[in-house]
Amino acid sequence: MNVEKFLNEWKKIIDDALEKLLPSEDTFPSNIHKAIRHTVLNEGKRIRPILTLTTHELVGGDSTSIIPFACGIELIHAYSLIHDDLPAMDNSDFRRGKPSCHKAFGEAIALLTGDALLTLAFQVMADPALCKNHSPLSIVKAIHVVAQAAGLQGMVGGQTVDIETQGKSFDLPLLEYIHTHKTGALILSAIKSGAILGGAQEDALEALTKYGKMIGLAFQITDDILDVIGSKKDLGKTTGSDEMLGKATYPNLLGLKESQKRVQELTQHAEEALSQFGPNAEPLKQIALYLCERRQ
Ligand code: GRG
Repeated sequence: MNVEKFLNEWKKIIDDALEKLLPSEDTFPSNIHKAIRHTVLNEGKRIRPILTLTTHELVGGDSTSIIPFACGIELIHAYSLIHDDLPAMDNSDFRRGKPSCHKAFGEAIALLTGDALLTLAFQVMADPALCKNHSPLSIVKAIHVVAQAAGLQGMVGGQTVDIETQGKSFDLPLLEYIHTHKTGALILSAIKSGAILGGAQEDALEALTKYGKMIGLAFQITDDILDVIGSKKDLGKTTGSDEMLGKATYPNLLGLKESQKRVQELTQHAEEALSQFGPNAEPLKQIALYLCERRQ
């Protein structure tokens, strides 16, 4: 299978859905609507919603009914990028090759844009229209999984520890906590929510959870590696190896080679976790490989 073609086709579907879902730029108050569209549209690999939709199909679901739900996860991701780029956090002037939200619209609007995206995400995921094709219980469970991953027990918790660790010494368990919470949790929830909405059985959910944990951690280690060896043009941001000094990253703790080895091991474990699905799991396996070999 051609994974790049597969991802591009899904990206187009998600981009179109996001375009329709977001209010137009001239909606009052227009500045925040411009900031929302500036942040969300066009760029971005859309890996999280693609994982939701691919997993949903793997367990026998029809992905068309959950495209808005999957877009909600992308909106949470977009909010996290806005807040992550703020001067009080990563202080990054560029994101996806464009000025970051606070650079283009100012810090106050950037904060509000993040807040609006996070709230809109849950508005979209809780759309009663989803009940036409899915049981209310599965919808509540899926939203619960995503909310947990976005909040204190996931992304916000991980980001807090990441910030508090800067410039201090850290060990592997702490680093793994940061990575699995800051980045891994939302990725895992994208997979789990797709499976839950697809009515996955307990053993399938368990296998997909293993897969999600492995690729979530591998994803952030790869991000750390790219900050050292990736081109700033490919990454579309200004932070690079100098800015990574003193940060809790795998290359800083284990070195580049060991970090790359860890990504390969995690990717292999992720593939193995899918054995019960046979050839149907090929798309998820290929996505795991693609993520481990990506340049941006
Ligand atoms: C609650 C005030 C407040 C802030 C929260 C949650 C948070 C700030 C930050 C989360 C940290 C974060 C941004 C983690 C994700 C890191 C990461 C690997 C981003 C890049 O994801 P990709 O590669 O990006 O999927 P694209 O551009 O393809 O979407």
